[in-house]
Amino acid sequence: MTPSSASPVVSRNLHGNILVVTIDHPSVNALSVDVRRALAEAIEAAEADQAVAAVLIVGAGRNFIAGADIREFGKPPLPPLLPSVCNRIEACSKPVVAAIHGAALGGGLEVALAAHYRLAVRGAKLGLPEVQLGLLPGAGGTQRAPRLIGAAQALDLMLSGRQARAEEALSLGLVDRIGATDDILGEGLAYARELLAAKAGVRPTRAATALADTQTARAAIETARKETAARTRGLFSPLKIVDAVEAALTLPFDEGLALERKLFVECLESPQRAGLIHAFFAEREVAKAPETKAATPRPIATIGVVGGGTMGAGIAVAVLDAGLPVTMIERDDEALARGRGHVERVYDGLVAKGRIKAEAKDAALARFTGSTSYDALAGVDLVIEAVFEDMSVKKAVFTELDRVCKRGAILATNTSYLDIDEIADATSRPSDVIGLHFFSPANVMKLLEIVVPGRVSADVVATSFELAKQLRKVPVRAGVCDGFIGNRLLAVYRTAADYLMEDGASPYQIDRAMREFGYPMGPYQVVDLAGGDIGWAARKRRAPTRDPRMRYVEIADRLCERGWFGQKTGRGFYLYEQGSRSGTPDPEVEAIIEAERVRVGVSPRSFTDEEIVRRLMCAVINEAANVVREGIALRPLDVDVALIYGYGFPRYRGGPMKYADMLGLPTVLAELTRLSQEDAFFWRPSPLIVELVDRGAAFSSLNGTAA
Ligand code: T1G
Ligand code: NAD
Repeated sequence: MTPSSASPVVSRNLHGNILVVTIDHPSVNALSVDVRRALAEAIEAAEADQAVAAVLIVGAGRNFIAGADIREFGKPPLPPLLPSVCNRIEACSKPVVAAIHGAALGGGLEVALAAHYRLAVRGAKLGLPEVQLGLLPGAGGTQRAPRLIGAAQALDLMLSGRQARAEEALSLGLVDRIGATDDILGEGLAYARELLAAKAGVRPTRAATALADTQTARAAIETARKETAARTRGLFSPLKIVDAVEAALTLPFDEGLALERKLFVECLESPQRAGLIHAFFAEREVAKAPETKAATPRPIATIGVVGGGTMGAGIAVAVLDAGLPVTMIERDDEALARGRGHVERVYDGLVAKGRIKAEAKDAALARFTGSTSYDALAGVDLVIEAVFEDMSVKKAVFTELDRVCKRGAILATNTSYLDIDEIADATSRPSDVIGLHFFSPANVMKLLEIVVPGRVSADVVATSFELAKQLRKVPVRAGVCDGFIGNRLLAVYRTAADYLMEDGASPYQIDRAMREFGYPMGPYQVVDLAGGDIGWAARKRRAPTRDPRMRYVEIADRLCERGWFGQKTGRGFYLYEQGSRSGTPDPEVEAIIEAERVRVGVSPRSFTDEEIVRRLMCAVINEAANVVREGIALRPLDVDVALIYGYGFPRYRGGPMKYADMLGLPTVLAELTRLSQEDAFFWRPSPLIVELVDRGAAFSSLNGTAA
């Protein structure tokens, strides 16, 4: 091996007559401007060097190339741009082989597609996930992939953003060969030598013929266009992807490439790109809480769950899905059987849908133990309590856990609203008590609020973040207050919606406006799904301490008084035909609303959808600013991630704080000031927003390096 020359991020070494170009840009070999420049130079060097007969491109570390450097988006693009680097690779007069291990995603796969031959080793992940960033493959992927694997397969990869493993990539034709070992350099060199020995020569992908059957390709494109138009509620880039792939069928390669570039730039300029890229980095930053840097997690190998109801059973499934044993405690055998039954039903459903095999279900249930005796928890490393949302019940449970659990065990509560410091008081070990707030269904919802009470030790917090990783949850650190981050903002969101409803908007218009804004459901559909009784109990609990200056709308109480709790009772704000989960507007509810308006003396007025969205978003943004100011959330990005992963906030808007920055805080403050003339108490602007506007700063200025 003869080192020929090197840049800090790309090295070139001659192995016999094969020039090995290694990309070494930790931690994922992103295609930053330095990497692009050095890659282009490496091809020029290979061309000029008589000793070089072929080029082998490999990645150092755990990945081949994870794509363009996402941090460069939104900044002025620096040459060479990736499309021209890929064209240069493809135009090389000597065979270029890409040897793929780990991730070959986005621009990374496009580099491999520009090469003449591709080898992958087991465990490799190939994909074009640009749609998840509000983009499309912008370095030839929309033109080369369809020519190589066909329109349908290429569209599937680009519109889903999913990753194909090495075996599937081979069957798709994305790669030519799977290496026998995971020695990526060895496998790559052997393949390149074999190609040279076979005088294989260059093989530009632009000449591949998987689009030859134009009829099939056209049909695939039309199908994708219809399905995409129906499915992608509000998303900008998916239909651009279809347009670009259509160009691969209808235009010569270079014209198709030019159209791809035009469409790519349109996506780049869309606010959705900014929102989705913010979400990409934010969901990685939230896992870096101060305690995770300061303390070492305790080992968690066994877990107990107290309460086998809606949440306890879901949490048990999440633990079993992570491969850990779980011991469920219930009050009595009947309740325990109900809890176990709930867990079994989840797995039966997965088997029935073919998502898991029956053996996997049996293996999971083999790790499930149930008991009505707390002594069964004596040896577990962590307990998650999910019993009734009642302080005295919870305190009794924690007193029992304090008696039976070993020293060093972590005692966690799944309470939605209650004061965790007060719960910790019921034990002799408050430093081991923490809040782990899951969301229903707990085995599905990704968000886990890690609620940090005053006396918990740092290693307990660090352990909770580690557990989130084991359970494949997105952790958000939250301080103790009524509703922590998510439910506190949900309460304000609901209150603002109730004010609109009493002032003249119908709950059905409000729901439609929020669905148009990008939420999967409007606030009243969510109430009916979760159960109106839960909110009713919370309102009753808060009533004694409600600030008298706070306007209170009683419409929802009127429905609950009638037992109309939503889907679980067949009617709530909507009517639900037998067992249906989609409701229809209920004229009786509108009559109750009208009666309440008369009772409180409100003369109703109409609201536009745009004004409904503006008010609800201003309410959430304003309270979120208070949550950050009080330190309940570490940074604005923590609020964004919590609402995206736990409350259906449209990801492409980046979360409420990112959305506020895109609106401009002066605009938000002006709207709050205008609304505060209507209700000075509810709409009083957060001092944080006033302060940021004063100094011309945005919420992102509080996100640290992850702005
Ligand atoms: N650019 C910049 N930074 C990146 C990055 C990227 N493409 N990918 C990851 N990082 C950072 C990440 O923020 C984290 O930083 C660290 O690397 C480790 O990541 C022209 C337009 C590759 C599967 O969408 O899916 O190419 O927190 O924690 O779990 O057509 O990262 O340590 O400071 O996620 O092992 C398309 C994105 C780009 C792939 C590894 N590519 N990355 O997962 O580590 S657009 C993607 C991933 C594009 C072209 C277009 C994953 C991974 P920090 P990590 P991981
Ligand atoms: P649930 O009523 O469905 O289940 C509670 C279970 O706790 C019941 O099965 C009951 O038998 C059991 N239980 C009560 N006292 C017990 C005791 N002393 N020992 C053992 N088991 C006992 O309630 P849920 O909806 O699962 O809520 C549980 C907790 O999770 C509450 O604190 C709630 O606020 C919180 N939470 C609920 C949701 C949700 O959407 N339902 C979401 C997040 C958090």
